[in-house]
Amino acid sequence: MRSSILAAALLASAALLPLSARAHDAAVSVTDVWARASAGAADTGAVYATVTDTGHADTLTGASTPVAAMAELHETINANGVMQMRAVPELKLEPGKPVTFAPGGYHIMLMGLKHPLKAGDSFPITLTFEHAPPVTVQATVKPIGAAAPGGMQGMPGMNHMQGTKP
Ligand SMILES: [Cu+2]
Repeated sequence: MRSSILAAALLASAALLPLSARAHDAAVSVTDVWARASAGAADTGAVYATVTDTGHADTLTGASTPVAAMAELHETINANGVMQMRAVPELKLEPGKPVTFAPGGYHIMLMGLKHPLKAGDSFPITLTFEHAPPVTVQATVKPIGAAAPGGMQGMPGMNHMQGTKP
């Protein structure tokens, strides 16, 4: 009798193992990915997205895209009324808590664009994480004046980089 209980316990623990398999521990979904059209000869751009950790706690560590020499995580901050951007080396992700990259906040800064980003185009961008495998998604290019879904303000800090042409 004792041994059958032990056997049952062993079976139960064995059955639990697949549930904690590594495959589901680290996973991140990246949705609503878009970029602003670049202006004139500007060789910078910004990509916005919603990043949701669907597994265990993870960290967004970087991004890359074939359309730019470099992609960096940036944050727009209001420093005494002046909108400024600063690089964010990494971004902690909490399970089930979507992080929104949107004008006026977090964005993926593209530097050294290899060609202008035109409204209607799309291009791949890859996000990398500490634990989850890299996620490659297509970013859709929207017109320069495009605001975040929900009508958030534009990104004053970037206007000087995008010029004033229509
Ligand atoms: Cu930036």
